[in-house]
Amino acid sequence: MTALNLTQKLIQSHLVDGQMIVDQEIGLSIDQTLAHDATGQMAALQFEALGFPKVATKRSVFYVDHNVLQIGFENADDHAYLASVAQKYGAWFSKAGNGICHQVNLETFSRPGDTLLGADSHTTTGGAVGQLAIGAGGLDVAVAMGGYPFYLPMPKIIGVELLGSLGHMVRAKDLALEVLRILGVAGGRGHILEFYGPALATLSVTERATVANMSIETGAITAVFPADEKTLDFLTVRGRAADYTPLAADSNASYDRTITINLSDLEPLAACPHSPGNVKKVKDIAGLPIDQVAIGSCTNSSIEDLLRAAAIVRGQKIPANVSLIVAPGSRQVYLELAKAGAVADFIAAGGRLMEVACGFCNGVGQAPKTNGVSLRTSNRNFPGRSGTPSANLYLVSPETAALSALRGQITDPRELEPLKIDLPLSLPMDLSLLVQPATGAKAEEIKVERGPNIAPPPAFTALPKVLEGEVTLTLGDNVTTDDILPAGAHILALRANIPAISKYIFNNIDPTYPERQRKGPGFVVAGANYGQGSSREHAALAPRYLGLAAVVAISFARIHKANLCNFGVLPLEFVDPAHKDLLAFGQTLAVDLTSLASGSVLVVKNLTTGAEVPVKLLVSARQVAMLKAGGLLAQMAAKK
Ligand code: MIC
Ligand code: SF4
Repeated sequence: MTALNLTQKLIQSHLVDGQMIVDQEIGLSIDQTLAHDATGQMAALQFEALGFPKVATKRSVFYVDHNVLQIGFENADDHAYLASVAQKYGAWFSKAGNGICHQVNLETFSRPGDTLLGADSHTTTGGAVGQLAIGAGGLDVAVAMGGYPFYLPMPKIIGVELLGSLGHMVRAKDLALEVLRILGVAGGRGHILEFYGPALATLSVTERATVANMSIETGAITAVFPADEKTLDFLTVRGRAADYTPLAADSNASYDRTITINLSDLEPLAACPHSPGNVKKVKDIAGLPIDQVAIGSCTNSSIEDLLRAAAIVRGQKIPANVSLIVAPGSRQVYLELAKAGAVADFIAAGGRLMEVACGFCNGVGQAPKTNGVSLRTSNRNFPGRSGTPSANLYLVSPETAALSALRGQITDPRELEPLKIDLPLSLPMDLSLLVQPATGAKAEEIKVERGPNIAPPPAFTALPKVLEGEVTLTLGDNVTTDDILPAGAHILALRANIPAISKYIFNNIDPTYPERQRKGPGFVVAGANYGQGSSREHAALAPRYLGLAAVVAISFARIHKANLCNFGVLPLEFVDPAHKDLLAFGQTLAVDLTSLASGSVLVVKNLTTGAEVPVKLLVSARQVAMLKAGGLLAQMAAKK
């Protein structure tokens, strides 16, 4: 028998379609799903539109964690809608106050060997316990909830060998940033990162979760860690030892590529503005004055992270010109901090304790001042992400963040003495903020609550034989989904309402885009890695609603490309990247689509200049059929 690495084993045990041949499309059965109050509304609306009678996975959960400000009726309407849909159709519902989906899911439902599909890019966090945990658009999650497979191209696997052990005040965040320093924000595209090696024996599940969380920032599909003694410890402390299965690669397994990182060589690192891939040593940027420090987010909001940060600020005061924000990742974390006196430590130091939620991480509150410098323990520092377009965000470990908060400037935490913290030995699960699905007649009786903010998903028509339209926007490399559809409380409140949210497409880049795009079919021309970052399908769905017909780019990020196909927007890739300059703003383009097929080379005719530009359609036959029909919903509706 061929030796398999762990990723291959996880794929093989869930393979329901295709073969494990790199780049060929495979279909995986999905054990668990998650979605939240930024993506879940649209996932649930599409689940309903697809006519599924019940959730068919082993477990599906809707979390309330992104939109908890409730400054108007919209957030609360969305929560009520999600609660009622979950009850009726057989999903769990995690109430506001229970915590960030990835943190809670890891604590409560993670199971080595399971597949987890989440309508959130950081679903990768679940790889920390040996799950195959992948982020996708809401429609893909809705389909998986209905019991259908999830499709993706068979990835290549990068083996990341870890040696040594983390030194004084060097933390898992620094390892996550080192991986980003090596791979950049696109180096992981098409790959899964599999971690192995002797250093794993020194890394807790919490630390592994930080690394798995940020693996998506390299463009990778996800990260996978083995399930071992550390996994058993994590589950046992939570009374969940029964969920443990040991999992590892075969001893002579191979990888498509390997990277070796010696943890003993690492130093405290920071991702500097405006990309998680812009990694520098903390000591090289030390001394930079800061305005804000924000500790939390699904990357670094565990009990361990926050107890360590509290131990650093204990008995000291932050300077008057610094705002220290602390947002625990889950109710369990918050409770343990309170019991340990850490909440008091933060308050006494001058910190501001936030709700257990995503909060500052994606601009739902705590936006920095104009040109402000904010040090954060989160995972993305894209321009505008904090809610302040001119802010400069640095991503660091909780230790670097806490000490810098005290000093009012970026500070290398290695000048601290070693910290002594006591981690709780037992963390019994309290499921009281998790509402279980209703069953039988009770479920039938439940009426789905639809407030005025809940609008049905728009319907789209099939592709024409010849697509003609204008270039409505031209862009550079690494355009993020935050660029396409900004985060922030105001816009996030409209996630269940496509007509309303479509007015904000490309808002920080060119606010006139929606108006222009509405006039007829449009083309966006972009550089490499278009659509990196979040899984938000609204970044494909809302532009399509406005009339976007095709994106011609040098390359695409995986989740966004799948989302474009799901909504019938053609993702076309330049055969020669140098041709990008042949398609300019305002020019009229035409593409003959009569012989559309997987891998076909099409010709984009520039009707303004006469240039002819060859482009590839690098999608599967399944996606071609969906594109032709006008998207997955239209395709499924036509089949009925
Ligand atoms: C993010 O971190 O960007 C988000 C907000 O969690 C998104 C989800 C969304 O925007 O809908 C993600 O990572 O997928
Ligand atoms: Fe929430 Fe931020 Fe994590 Fe996204 S990255 S799930 S916004 S905490």
